[in-house]
Amino acid sequence: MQRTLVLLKPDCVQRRLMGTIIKRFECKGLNIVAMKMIRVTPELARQHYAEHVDKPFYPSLEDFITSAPVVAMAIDGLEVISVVRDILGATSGLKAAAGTIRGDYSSSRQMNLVHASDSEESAARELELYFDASELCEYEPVATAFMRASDE
Ligand code: FUP
Repeated sequence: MQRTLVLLKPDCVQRRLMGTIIKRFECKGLNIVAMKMIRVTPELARQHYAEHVDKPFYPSLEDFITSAPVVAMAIDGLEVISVVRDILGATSGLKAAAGTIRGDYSSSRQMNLVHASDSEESAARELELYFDASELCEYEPVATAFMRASDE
């Protein structure tokens, strides 16, 4: 079992796509164990995008991610880090395959609706940036028995 950090970005909130996108994670059988709306500060943006801070596109990226609220979620599931990245699709909406969230709803590299951690190390770092341990609400979904076999 893994946990990943997912952010519904400002374009997702402003375009009224939050429910549509949360539904995709629920329909997949993933388990949302924390969720909150926050405004990303420039300081948090610099921490989140630490690997990109010195790149030419960073100022524009910071302006965007701080421009409206985001919804942060912690999501649990088997192999959830790669499963969620596959549900999102390639970084640019112009390259993302049809059927993925970005492929279906984004035509932009920057305004690509959703962020998700790309490795176990990133997930651990990013979950700590957005959530205190007290905000994580683990529970056993009653539907698990009908989602996968007991040995999966
Ligand atoms: P991803 O892992 O898919 O979120 O993508 P990256 O870590 O490569 O990029 C982080 C964010 O920077 C992406 F949401 C898109 C944005 N970005 C730009 O705005 N311009 C670029 O040239 C590259 C990335």
